[in-house]
Amino acid sequence: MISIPPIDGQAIQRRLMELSRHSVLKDRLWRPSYTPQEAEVRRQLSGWFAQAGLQPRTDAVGNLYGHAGGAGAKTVLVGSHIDTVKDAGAYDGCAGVLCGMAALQALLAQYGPPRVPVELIAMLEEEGSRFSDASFWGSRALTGQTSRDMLSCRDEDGISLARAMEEAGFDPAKIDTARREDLACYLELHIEQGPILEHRGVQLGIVDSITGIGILRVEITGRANHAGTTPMDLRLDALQAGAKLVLQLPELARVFPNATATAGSFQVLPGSANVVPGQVTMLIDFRAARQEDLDALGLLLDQAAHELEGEGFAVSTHFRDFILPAPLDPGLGRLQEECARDLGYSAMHMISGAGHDCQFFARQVPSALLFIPCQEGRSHCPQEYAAPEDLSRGARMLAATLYRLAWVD
Ligand code: HGY
Ligand code: MN
Ligand code: MN
Repeated sequence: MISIPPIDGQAIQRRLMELSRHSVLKDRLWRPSYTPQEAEVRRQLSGWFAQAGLQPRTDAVGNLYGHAGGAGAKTVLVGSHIDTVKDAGAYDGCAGVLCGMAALQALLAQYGPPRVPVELIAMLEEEGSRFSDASFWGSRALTGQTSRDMLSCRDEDGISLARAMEEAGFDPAKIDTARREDLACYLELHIEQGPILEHRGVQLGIVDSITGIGILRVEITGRANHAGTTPMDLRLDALQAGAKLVLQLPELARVFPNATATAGSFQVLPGSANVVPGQVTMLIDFRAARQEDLDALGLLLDQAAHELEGEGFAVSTHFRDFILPAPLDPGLGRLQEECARDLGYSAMHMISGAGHDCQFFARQVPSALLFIPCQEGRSHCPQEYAAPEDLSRGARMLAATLYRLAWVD
C-alpha cells in the first residue's frame, strides 16, 4: 500500500493565481509564447522548482525543466504547458505543472531522491494562440515532430516564430538540441475541460485516448460594395456565404461519433458597417476520435465550402494542421487505476476531446493523461475553475504514480 503525504490544494491554487497575473492584456489573461510575460512565469517557476528540490534548466526552445535524481537511466517526465488561449482561465496547463511540482516536492521530502531520473516540464505554445501553425510547439520540438516551415509561420503582427524566438533569446537554429531520446514515459495532469467528471461525481479521469484535430482555413471572396445603393438581390456578400457554411457545421459534425466542428476564428473584410463584406476568412477546428472519421469530416467541410462557388463566390481552402488521434498507454492506465484504489479515489476511463502535449509524447513513449474535474466543465474562459481538493487529489495521484515509476524498485 502506497503512503503519500497530504498535499495542500490551497497552496497550489494560490500559485496558480500568482501565475495568472502574467498576461499581455490588461484585464484578461492571455500569455502567448516568447513574450516577457511568459519569461516572467518561467523565472517564477524556476525559483519554485529549485525550492521544491528540482534543479531548473531551460532547453533550446524555451521549455523549462526541473530535474531530480541521478542520471544513466531513462527519465520519467511529468508536466504540462504554461501558455494560454486568449481570455483564458488560470488552470489550463499551469495546473498540470504545479500539481506535478507539488507531487515531486512531497515525494522528495518523504522518500529522498528517486531511483531513476525524474523531470518536471513546463512547455510553451501548446495552444497555438500566437502561432496557430505551430501549436504544441514545445512538445513537438522535444519529440522531434516540428517541421522547418513552422519557423516561418507568423503571428497576427506578422512576426515569424523564428524572430519571436530570437527576440526572446532563443536560437531557432538550435531547436534540434531540444530533442529528447532518453525518456522512459510521460505523465500529464490536466483539468478535464468538460463536464463529465463533475456530472458523474467521479474524482479522476484516466484518459484512454486523445482526439485528433484538424484545422481548415477557408477564404470566401465576394464583392465589396456600397451597403446603401446595392440591391439585396445583386450582391455577392461574403459574410452571407460564410454564415451559410458555419450554420452547416453542427449537421456535418453529427455524421461522426464524438466529432466537433467550430469556426472560432472569423475575419470579415473590409469590416465597415456601410460596406457589403467582400471577403471572410475563417479557421474551422474539427475533431474526431478516429483517424478515418477525422479525414472524412475534413473532406465534408472542404466540399461544403467549395459548394459556395456555385453561387459566384471564389473559395480557397487549406488544411493547416492535422494532429493524429493518440491512444494512451494501457499499462500506465492500469497503474493509475491501482493508485486511485490505493488512495481511495473514484476514477473512470474516458476519451479527451481536447488536444494535449501528451498526444505527441504518446507516439514515442508510454504516456498517460489524468483529468481532474473543473467547475461546470468550463475552460478556455475566465470562468475556468478547479477546487483545491481536486488539485490536491490530482497531485497525490501524480505522486502515487511517480512513486511507483521512479522510486519503487
Ligand atoms: O485546443 C485544445 O484542445 C487544447 O486546449 N490546446
Ligand atoms: Mn487549452
Ligand atoms: Mn491545455
